[in-house]
Amino acid sequence: MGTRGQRAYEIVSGGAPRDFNSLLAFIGLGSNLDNPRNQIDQALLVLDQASGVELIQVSSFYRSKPLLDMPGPDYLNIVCKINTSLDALELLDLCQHIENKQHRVRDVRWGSRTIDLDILLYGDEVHQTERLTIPHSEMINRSFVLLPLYEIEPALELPIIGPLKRCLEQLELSDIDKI
Ligand code: ROI
Repeated sequence: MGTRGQRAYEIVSGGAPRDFNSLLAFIGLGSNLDNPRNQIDQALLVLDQASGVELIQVSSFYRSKPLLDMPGPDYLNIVCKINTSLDALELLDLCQHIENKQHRVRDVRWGSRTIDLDILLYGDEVHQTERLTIPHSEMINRSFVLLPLYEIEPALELPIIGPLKRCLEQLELSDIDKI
C-alpha cells in the first residue's frame, strides 16, 4: 500500500499529535455467518498487518438482530480505531480486499454476510463520491455502529453531524447487547 500525500494539518479532532502523514480512522466490522467472532478477529489481524495501518483500539463485541427484520442469524459488530498513512481510497481497497478474501458475497441486498468492513470516519474529512461516503451515510441510524464507537471514543465530534453522544441519545438501544 502507498502512503498519503501531505495534508494541511497534522492534528485530527480527538487525536494526539501524530506523524504528519497519518491520521485516525474508525472502521465498523460486522458478521452474521460462518463463526462471526472468528471472521471479525481474522479481519482485524489482516488490517493490523497491512502496511500503512496500525490498529490502536478495538471495542467490545455487540450482538443484534439483522436490521429491518431481515431473516438470518444475529450479527456481531465491533468498531476499531486505526492510525493510517493510507489515503481514503487505499483504505477502502484494503477493506474490500479483506471482504473478498473472507468470501463476502453481495448477491442479496441487506442479506447475511461473512464480513462487512465500513469506513465510518477518516480523520475529520468529508468524502462524497460514487465509491465513498464519509462519514458513513447510515452510521447515525445504527446502534451497532454508534454504541461500539462511543465505547472507544465517547467525546467524538462527527464531521457535519455533531457530537456522537447526541446521535446516540436519539437511537433506540434496547435491541442490542454488549457481550
Ligand atoms: N444488521 C446488523 N445488526 N448488523 C450489521 O452489521 C448489519 N449489516 C448490514 C445489514 C444487512 C444492513 N444489517 C445489519 O449490512
